[in-house]
Amino acid sequence: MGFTDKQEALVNSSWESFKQNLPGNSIFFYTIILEKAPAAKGLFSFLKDTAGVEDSPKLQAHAEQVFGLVRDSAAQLRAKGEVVLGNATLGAIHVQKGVTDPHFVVVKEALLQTIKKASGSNWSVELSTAWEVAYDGLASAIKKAMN
Ligand code: HEM
Ligand code: ISQ
Repeated sequence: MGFTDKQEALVNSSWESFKQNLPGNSIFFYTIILEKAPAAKGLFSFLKDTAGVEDSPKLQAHAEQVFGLVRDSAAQLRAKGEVVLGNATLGAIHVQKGVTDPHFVVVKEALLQTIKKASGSNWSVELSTAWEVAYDGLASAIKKAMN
């Protein structure tokens, strides 16, 4: 079955919850990534010289971009059944930064945990699966562009 209207609506409503506490949710997101992949800290220009995960406009902007692109992918999957990268440079940037396949799993797990925290009592397995499917579609498109 394709991506449904309901799945898109679930992603959109939890995206609003995510943005309601962008600073807190962004820090939570990075903290989980670095717990699972400590070495990834050195990949991010705005983290590599700080002691822990420190709040900054750049950190928030990057997290918002990632979640926003997943939301965008949900809309694309519902409308046309595939994800086309709007930004053709995303593949090259991730290759240049040294991002590998296992990193994509780490980011996915962190994203799903962050959505769970942000959506509170509105969270459901169905909601989580909608984010997962949208993320997987986007991750495949980026990985394809990395080859
Ligand atoms: C940069 C999105 C996966 C690490 C970026 C940028 C975007 C982005 C939009 C900014 C590009 C620019 O500056 O023009 C995404 C999305 C992902 C994903 C949507 C998954 C679906 C990953 C993974 C890693 C990663 C798995 C590895 C942990 C980075 C790094 C940068 C970057 C290190 C450069 C940040 C800097 O400016 O220092 N990504 N990314 N990304 N991404 Fe990702
Ligand atoms: C991946 N790419 C760009 C920015 C990011 C921010 C947080 C976690 C993963 C990311």
